[in-house]
Amino acid sequence: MKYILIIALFSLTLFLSCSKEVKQDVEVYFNDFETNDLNGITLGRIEDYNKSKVLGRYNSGGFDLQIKDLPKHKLVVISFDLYIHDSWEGKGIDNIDGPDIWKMIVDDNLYINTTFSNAPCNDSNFCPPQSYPFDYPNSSQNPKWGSVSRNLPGACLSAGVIGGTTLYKITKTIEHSKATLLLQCRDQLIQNNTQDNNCDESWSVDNIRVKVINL
Ligand SMILES: [Ca+2]
Ligand SMILES: [Ca+2]
Repeated sequence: MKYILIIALFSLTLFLSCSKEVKQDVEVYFNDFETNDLNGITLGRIEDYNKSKVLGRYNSGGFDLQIKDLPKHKLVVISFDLYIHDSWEGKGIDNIDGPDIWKMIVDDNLYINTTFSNAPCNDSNFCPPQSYPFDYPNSSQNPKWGSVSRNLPGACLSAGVIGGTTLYKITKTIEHSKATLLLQCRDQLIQNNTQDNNCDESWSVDNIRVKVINL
């Protein structure tokens, strides 16, 4: 009987500690943009891409997302799908078409400052490397490195001609305890030999999720 009591007490303690941990991990924001919800977003625009609504597309711009009234927390986990559309050239060649820089900033702190290359590399003379998953100016990664899908249709250029679209899953866990959070995503794309920059290369995001964790 004594042992049964000890086991029961142990199980109860385990259950309570587990349920407490679950409560400490709270999703405070999710947006798949299917209802055109731009609450809290400035510079927002929504487009259809590949049978889904996405935030974007952007070229030489980006968006701000402000989330207020966060519960008490020590960490935030920010995750989203990042679509790199069409003809990005990573580090670039001769400063005509790069570097093609993409940034993620949280509360004025730079957490990602990288380049992406969408080059198909079927011509060995045109295979500019990218920085991702590292920060620029590191430029030693192959195009599309670290992506989860690399054969999606282009957003503007004819499918399969130059690059198509590459999908990256971005996840960042950062120390954060303020009651408000400002997420900013920006690019500095360079393309000096086109009339239509937004068609030549652009980006969009989908399924933005923000969780707070109180340790
Ligand atoms: Ca969507
Ligand atoms: Ca470019």
